Amino acid sequence: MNSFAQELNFFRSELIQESQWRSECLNLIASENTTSPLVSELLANDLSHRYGDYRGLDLQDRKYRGCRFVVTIEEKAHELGKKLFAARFVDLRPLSGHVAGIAAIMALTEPGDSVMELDEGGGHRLNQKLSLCSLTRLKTVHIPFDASRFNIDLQRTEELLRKEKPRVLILGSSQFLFPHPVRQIRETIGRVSPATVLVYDASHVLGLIAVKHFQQPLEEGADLVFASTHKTLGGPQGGLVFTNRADLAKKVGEAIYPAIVTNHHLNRLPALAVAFLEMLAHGERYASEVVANAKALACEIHRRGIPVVAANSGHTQSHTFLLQAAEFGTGRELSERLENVNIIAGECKLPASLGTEGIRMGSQEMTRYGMTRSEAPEIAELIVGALRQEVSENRIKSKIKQLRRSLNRNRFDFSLQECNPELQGPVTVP
Ligand code: DSN
Repeated sequence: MNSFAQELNFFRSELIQESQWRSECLNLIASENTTSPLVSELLANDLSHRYGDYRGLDLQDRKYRGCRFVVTIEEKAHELGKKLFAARFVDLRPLSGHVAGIAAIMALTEPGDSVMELDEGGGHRLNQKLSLCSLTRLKTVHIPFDASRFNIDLQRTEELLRKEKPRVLILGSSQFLFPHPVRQIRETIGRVSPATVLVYDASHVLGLIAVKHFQQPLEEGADLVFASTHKTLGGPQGGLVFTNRADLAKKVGEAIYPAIVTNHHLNRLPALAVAFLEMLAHGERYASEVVANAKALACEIHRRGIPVVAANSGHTQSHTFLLQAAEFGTGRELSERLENVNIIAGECKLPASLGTEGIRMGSQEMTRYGMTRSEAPEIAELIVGALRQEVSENRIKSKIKQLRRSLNRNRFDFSLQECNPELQGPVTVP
């Protein structure tokens, strides 16, 4: 075999092994998901070879020739996005939720301005990260957090808003257990800092918001929402922005293009549009099971002696729940222990009063693979057994493999439910 073929085989073999291994694991990473086979299939198309830049809000006004189908596809994707998120404007160009958020900050601030965002409580710390670049002259102010309720401390937030008058306040979290007080903060901004733009990072909960299984940020008073498209939404990896304000759509749109993104990776668009369609068709049932599974798993783990954050409030109203791990090891040690038995979950930092060391888990991917509440006790038993090291790793691993085999992906395999087989197949003409 020549060296090209050898190298090619290496990558093929790694990918096959990865997918085989994944099919034997329980993935509880709260920021991931798997797309439906239909959406995966639609990702590989000719648009990945093309450019389709546009400026402003007119999707027809493209810089490159040859965009006749790009335009119609993107127009339809916008139409579906606006319907799903009940918004007047959407922008699907950001390549990730992070990029979408950076665009919002760049569009809305001047050097020297303050941005308020969460730190403790799972903040993505967008402005803090952006400020690592010395060109950025913005001040970060942390939104006060009440660990006992695992939510924003409204009184201290009002005091800071009054004092700092930030240009932008970003709600939303990567440990998004409970809705944030959007209405109250909107009202406070109106009284004490009217020039502040209220932005909401919906990355984790976008799929839940889309089908009204979480709060409705625009309706409650957020000016602009940004998000990634591949967590609870279950779309391809990417980002988006939506708003009802034309001025913000235009301003943030100009920061996305041409400031940050020129080629917006067009092949994502049909796949994303079909993920929107899937949410419109089945999202409600999916989201309600995602939340029910998260609650059930959190509860079963807590009952078995591993504390789960917010026991007094039912642990969560989203896909995410958080284990307080300090008593058993560091978050890193424990997540390694879990991975050894084919349970994939991420370490996280918790507020000091909750012991700092945490494990974050999410139910959205396993729900997609067919998990129901009836599996929660068994899964909890295996997680707790692995964390406490009470049961041999081999025994737990083999039970996890068996459990994965028993899940019924067809429950949420949208392509099977919506399509005739003849509608499926490659979308590239040879
Ligand atoms: N914020 C990171 C996470 O929650 O994993 C990535 O989006």
